[in-house]
Amino acid sequence: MHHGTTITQFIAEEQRHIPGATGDFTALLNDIVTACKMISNQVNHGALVGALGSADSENIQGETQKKLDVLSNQMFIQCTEWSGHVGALASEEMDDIYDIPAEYPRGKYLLTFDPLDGSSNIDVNVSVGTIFSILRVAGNEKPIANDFLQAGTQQVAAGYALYGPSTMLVLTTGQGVNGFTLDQNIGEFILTHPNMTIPADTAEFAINASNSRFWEAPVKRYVDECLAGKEGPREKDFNMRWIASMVAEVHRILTRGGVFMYPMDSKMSAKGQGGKLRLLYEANPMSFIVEQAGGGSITGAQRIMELQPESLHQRVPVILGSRNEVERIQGYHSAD
Ligand code: AHM
Ligand code: MG
Repeated sequence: MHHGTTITQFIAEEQRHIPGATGDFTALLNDIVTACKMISNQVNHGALVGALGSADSENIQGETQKKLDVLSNQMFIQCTEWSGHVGALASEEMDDIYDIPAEYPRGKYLLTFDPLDGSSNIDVNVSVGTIFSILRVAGNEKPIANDFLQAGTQQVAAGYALYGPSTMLVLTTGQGVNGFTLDQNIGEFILTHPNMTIPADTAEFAINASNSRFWEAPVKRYVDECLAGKEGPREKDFNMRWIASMVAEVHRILTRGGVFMYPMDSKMSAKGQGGKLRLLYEANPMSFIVEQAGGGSITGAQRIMELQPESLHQRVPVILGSRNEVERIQGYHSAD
């Protein structure tokens, strides 16, 4: 039986058309795919392998790490450090960049990742995911943290793995967005969602409403208008979702449209925090995917991918999804 296109075949065929492609990028993506399969396996087995619960540690943002956060981070490193394709790694779970050990050659790509996003969902058996972004090494042969501070527009590729009812991997190399489903029997991701696009209009939004009293005015206005439904200025009823797992949220939007918001709020600004989500390994890769699928992604007034990053773990507000809604929200910000 012909089983459809595997992700390996898909990437190789896509890269074949790129002048000067050496196969390094294809090999790196394959290693990332392996890491995602390993993480998927751990997530699937959950309590059976003692993978749930907290590790006795905190990450740089002072958040308690889950055992699976730590384990997934190790798997990502293990799968990618040896190949000679990566110059350095940066992750949500590591304070500083990870330099490639001396026994391995350094490569021409930088890899940033959030190995297990949405980890508050692990113990309750709700979808989590992995997010990654690939940049080029620019300048330093031995990369330093500053080399990672590239605008999202510089990304070579970005993707996420979603560990849900089925495990999926969604990928962009700047030529549209494609989705693959893991066939557990053969251990391969198969192309199941070619050319994913986000409908420009929607009647669904996602936001953590428990923060509503802290939201900035334009977001409050937008949500109020959605809640007013048919009787309000939007003249239609809206539906709401909040999974607290950005990967699952973005995946829903890629599938049926919608808007996802983790906006700036007064609680964060009081703490001197620029937002909730991290620019380099959450906001930028998701923005690249969403824009490649025809959607929009902004901080409020600005396009996220044009931000000049200032630090490795920088946080930004995120508003992304169906183009017309995102443009409307951006308009509310400039009117503000
Ligand atoms: P994490 O990287 O520590 O898992 O945090 C990121 C997650 C996102 O996936 C999700 O959108 C958000 O945090 C949920 O936040 P909240 O718990 O405030 O609703
Ligand atoms: Mg995260």
